[in-house]
Amino acid sequence: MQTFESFSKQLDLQTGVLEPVECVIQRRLSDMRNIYIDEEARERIEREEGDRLIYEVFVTKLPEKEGHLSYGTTIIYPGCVGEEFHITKGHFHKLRNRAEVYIGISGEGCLIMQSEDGSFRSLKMKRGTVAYVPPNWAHRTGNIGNEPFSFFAIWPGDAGHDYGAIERSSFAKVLVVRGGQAVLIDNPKYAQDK
Ligand code: PAN
Ligand code: ZN
Repeated sequence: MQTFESFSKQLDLQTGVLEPVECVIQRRLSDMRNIYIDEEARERIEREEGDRLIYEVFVTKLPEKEGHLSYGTTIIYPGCVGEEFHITKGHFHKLRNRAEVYIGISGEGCLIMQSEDGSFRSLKMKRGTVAYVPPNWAHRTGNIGNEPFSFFAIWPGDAGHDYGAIERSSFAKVLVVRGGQAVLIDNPKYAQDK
C-alpha cells in the first residue's frame, strides 16, 4: 500500500492565515462579474475605486482523491457591493454527495446553502461556530460584520468544485444590509429552471 507523508501547518487563530502559505486564491471585484445582484454597482466601484480584494482562500495542496481530505481557510474582507455584503462565488461539489465542515475563526459571517431542488438554508457564523454543509448542498459565505470574516474548511479530497451550475442559476436569496442589519431577500437574478 502506498503511504502518504504526514505533515502539519500552523493556523493563525486570530486571522485565519495558514502557514506555510502554499497557494492563495484571490478573488477581486473583477473576478466577480455578474455574481452580485447589482452589477452596475460592481462596475462603478471598480471604475472609481479600483479592483478591490473581496476574499482570499489559503489552500493546502493535497491529492484530489478518494480517501484524502482537503483543507484551507477563507478570509472575506468587510464591505458591500451595492447593498449586498461581500460574499464568495459559491459552488456545488462536483461529486454532489460530498459534505464539508466550516469552523469560524474571526469576524461575523453567514453561510448560505441551497439544494438542487431549490431548498434554502442559512447559518450565522462567528469564532468557534462549527457548521456542517451536508451532501448535495451548494454553499457560499458572506461577511456580515465590520472586520475580516475567516473560517477553516475541510472537505473530501475527491469532492471537486462545480461553479457552473451556480453561475447559471445563482442562489434563491441574497445577503443585504437593511437598516444596519443583515437580512436575506429574494434574489431577482435567481433562475431555478436554467
Ligand atoms: C471553501 C470555498 C471558499 C471560497 O474552501 O472554496 O470559501 O468559496 P468559492 O470556492 O465558492 O469561491 C469550500 O467550500 N471548499 O469546498
Ligand atoms: Zn465546498
